[in-house]
Amino acid sequence: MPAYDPTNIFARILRGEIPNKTVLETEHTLAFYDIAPKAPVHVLVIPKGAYVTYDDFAAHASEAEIVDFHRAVAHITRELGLDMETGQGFRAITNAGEHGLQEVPHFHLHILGGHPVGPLVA
Ligand code: DGP
Repeated sequence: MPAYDPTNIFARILRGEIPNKTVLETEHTLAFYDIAPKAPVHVLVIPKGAYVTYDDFAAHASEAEIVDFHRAVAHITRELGLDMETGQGFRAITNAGEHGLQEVPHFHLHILGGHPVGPLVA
């Protein structure tokens, strides 16, 4: 696992050095709108802790951080009308490392919705 780079853009957002359009903030999690949306709704969900990728987060975060993160995802999809009770669904993806084409080396989950997404390609 590469060392966490505290100068990455999401670390700077977490430190309040760069503004963001916040969707939800909890004790361990921040969610905000993507600056270059790929769908009518495009939200990024990030842990406040310093984790590079999803597997880093899954392996090393505390249970409280992991539960908080996933509850935040459920809250956001419900609030934005994407969940399966009130909406028409969404795609959640995370890019990791070079093969995953990850640009920002702070773990983040993309939530994409508001229209039918295309087929998943690799
Ligand atoms: P990824 O390729 O999975 O690392 O996606 C990084 C995403 O982060 C990409 O969709 C664009 C978004 N992004 C990059 N810089 C900023 C920023 O300064 N603010 C916000 N809100 N999003 C950003």
